[in-house]
Amino acid sequence: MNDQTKQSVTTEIVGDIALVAIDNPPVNALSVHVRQGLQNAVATINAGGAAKVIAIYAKGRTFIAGADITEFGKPPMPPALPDLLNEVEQSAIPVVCVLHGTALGGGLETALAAHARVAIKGSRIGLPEVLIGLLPGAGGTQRVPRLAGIPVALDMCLSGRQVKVEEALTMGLVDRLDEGDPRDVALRAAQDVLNGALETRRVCDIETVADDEALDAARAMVAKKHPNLVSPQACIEAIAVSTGPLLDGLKVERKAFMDCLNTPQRAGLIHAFFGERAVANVPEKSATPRDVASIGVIGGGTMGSGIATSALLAGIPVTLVEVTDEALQRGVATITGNLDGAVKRGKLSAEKRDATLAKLTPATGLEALGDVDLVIEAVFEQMDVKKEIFGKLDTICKPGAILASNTSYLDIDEIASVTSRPADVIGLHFFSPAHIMRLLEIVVGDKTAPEVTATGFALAKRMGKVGVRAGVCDGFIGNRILAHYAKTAAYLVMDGATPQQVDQALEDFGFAMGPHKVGDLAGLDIGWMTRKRKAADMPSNERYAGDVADRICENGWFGRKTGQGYYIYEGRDMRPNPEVAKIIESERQKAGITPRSFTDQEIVDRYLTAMIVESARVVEDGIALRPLDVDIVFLMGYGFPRFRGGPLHYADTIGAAELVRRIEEYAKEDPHYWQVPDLLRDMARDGRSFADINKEA
Ligand code: 3H9
Repeated sequence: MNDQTKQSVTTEIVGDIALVAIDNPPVNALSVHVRQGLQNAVATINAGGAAKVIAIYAKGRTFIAGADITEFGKPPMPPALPDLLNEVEQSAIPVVCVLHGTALGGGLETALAAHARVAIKGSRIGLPEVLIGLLPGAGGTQRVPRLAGIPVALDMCLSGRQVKVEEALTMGLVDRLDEGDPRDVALRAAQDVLNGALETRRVCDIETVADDEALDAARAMVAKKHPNLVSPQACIEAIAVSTGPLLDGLKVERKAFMDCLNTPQRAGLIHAFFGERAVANVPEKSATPRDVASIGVIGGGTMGSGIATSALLAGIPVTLVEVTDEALQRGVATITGNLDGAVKRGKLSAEKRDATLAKLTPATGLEALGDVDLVIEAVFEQMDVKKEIFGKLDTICKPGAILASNTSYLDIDEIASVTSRPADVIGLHFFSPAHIMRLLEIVVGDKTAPEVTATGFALAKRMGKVGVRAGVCDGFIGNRILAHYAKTAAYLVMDGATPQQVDQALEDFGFAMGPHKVGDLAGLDIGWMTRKRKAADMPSNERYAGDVADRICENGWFGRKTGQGYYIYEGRDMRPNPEVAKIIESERQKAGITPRSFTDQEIVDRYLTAMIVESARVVEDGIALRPLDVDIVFLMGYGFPRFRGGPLHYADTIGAAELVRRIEEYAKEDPHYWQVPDLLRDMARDGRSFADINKEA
C-alpha cells in the first residue's frame, strides 16, 4: 500500500460496520491507487472477520465518476477494474454503496457489483462510456440488463445520458433514496443491512430477460444514426450476451472494451473531452471576472434573439434593443418561440418559461442600456454601423460596463478605437442558433483588460457554453479557417466533382452535412457578400472560388430560404438542382476546364488538408492559443466529426511529413493556394505533432 493508496481509500470500523471511504479529488476517478485501495480494503475486511457489513461511499462532490480517463492508452496497471468488481461481488460480507453527485461509468459499475445501492436524492447515474468511444468495460453491459432489463441497458449505454436517481429507483438500479451526508447515509444503510430492512443480493445471480426485438431496433437505429462509430455497436452486442452466464458476458464485454480502447475514435473523443476543459486554461484565468447581473442585447434578429434567449435561460435579465417597435416585436416573438422550443426539448419547465420571459425588457433606443453590466451588439456586419453604435454606447453605458460585439469577422480593435474605454471592449462571437450551439469565440483585442476576458469565460460557463479564446484577425479562428478551406469545395466542383459527390464524401467522413448543404442552410448570399467584400483585396494569382456560387446567387437562389440553391427543397424533400449542373458546365467551359474525376478519398484529402493548412497558420499566428483550441472550435461550431477529434488532432493521424508531401503535390496545380505553413514544415523536419505543441503550451 503506498501513500496515495492510504489517502484515497480509508476504512473506518464503527461497531459491526466497515465504512470504506474513497477520496480521490476532483471526481473520485478509479485511478490505479483507488483500485488497489479498494481491493485491499475489501480483502482485509473479509479476512479480519470483525465487520458484518461493508458500506462504500465517497468524499467530496461526487461518488466515483468513472475510470480514470487519463490512464487510457497507457500500459494497464493491475488490478483491472472488472476483476476488482468481481471480488467485490463475491465478498462474503455484504457490500452496500452510497451514491451521490454523479456515479458514472466505472462508478456505477462499482455500485452494481455491490449487494445493495442507496442513492442520495438529486444525484445521477449513467454509463457515458459511449461518449468517449468506449462501452462500459467493468460489467455495466451485463449487470444493468440483469437488474433493469435490456431496453434500459440499451438506452443508458447508447445515449450515455445521466439518469436521475429518482428515475433509477423505478428502473431497479438503485434500491433506496436517502438524504444527507454520504457518511451518515452509509452508516444508516449498513445498519439497515444488518437489521434486515435493506435487502442484499448478488446481481450475478439474476437472469437477464431476453428481448431480441429491442436489440434489433437498437441495431437498426445505430446503423442509421452512427454508421461511423464502433462503440455503439459493441455496446449492443455485449448487452445481447447478457442472457448467458455473467462470466461469459464479462469476457465478451472486456474484449470489446479493449478493442474500442485501441481505436482512433476513442483517442479522438477523449481528446475532445479534455480539450473542452483545457480551452479554459487561458492567460487571463486568474483575473477576477466582473459581476454580470444584467445584459443588453442590441439587435432582435436571429443572432440577437438567440443570444438574448441564451442569457435568459442562464437566468440573466436581458434588455433587448431594436430600432423600431415592429422589429422589437419580431425579436420578442423569436425569443418567445425559442423558449417554447426549450420547454419542448425539456431544457426549461413550462412553469419557469413565463418567469424567464418576464426577465426580458424590450426597448427601442440605446439609452435603455445605461445600467446594464454587459452589452452584446448583434447588428449586421458593417464596420461603420458597429462604430456608430460603440461610439454611442461609450457615452450611454455606466463605467465598468463591458461592451461586446458579436461580429463574426470584423476587427475588434478598430471597433474599440471609437470608445474612450477600449479595455472594456471584447468580441463575443456566438454561433447560430445561439441558444443551442455551445461554442463561444471570445475575441481578445489588443487593449482588452484581463478581467474583461475572464468575464467572457465566466459568462460562457453560465450559459452552458464552451468559451475559446481567439485573437483578432478576419474571421478569428473558425471563420478564418472556413474562408480558406471552403474554396477547396468550389475548386473540386469546377475541376470535375459534383456538389453531391463532395457532400457525400464528407458526410461519409463524418461531417453532419456536406459544405453545399451547409451553404444552402446558412444562405448562399452570405458567402456572396463576403466574396464581394474581399474582391478588391484578392491577389491577382488567386484562383476565384465564386464562379458557380455567384451564378446561383444571381438567380436569387440563396438555398433553403428561397426553396433552391445547390439543392431544390420541397417540404422535407431535397434533390440536386439540375440548373446548378448546367451552371457548372457552362462555368467550366468558360474557364477552359476539362472535367476530371475525383475519388471520394481525394475529395476528403484535399478538403481536410486545406482545413489543416489554415488551422496551422492560425496557431502559428497566435490567433489560437494551441492546436486544441482550433479543434474545439471545429467540433463545437462547424460540425467536424467529434470522433475524429478536430482538424489538428486528425492531422496528427496523417503526420506532418505526409501533409507537407500532399501540399507540395497539390501546389503543382495551384502554387498560390497550396503553400506549406512554416509551422507544418518545421514539425515535419523535427518529427513533432500538434499533440506535442498542446503539451508544451
Ligand atoms: C469508464 O468508466 C470505463 C469503465 O466502464 C471501464 C473501465 C475498465 N478521469 O468536467 P469537470 C477531470 S470511462 C479523469 O470540469 P464537472 C476533468 O478533466 C469513464 N479525470 O467537472 C477535470 O479536470 P481539470 C466514464 C476526470 O463538475 C475535473 O475532473 N466516466 C474524469 O463539470 C473536473 O471535471 C465519464 O466519462 C475521469 N473519468 O463534471 C465521466 N472525469 O479540473 C466523465 C472528470 O484538470 N466526467 N475528470 O480540468 C464527466 O462527465 C464530468 O467530469 C463530471 C463532473 C460530470 C463527472
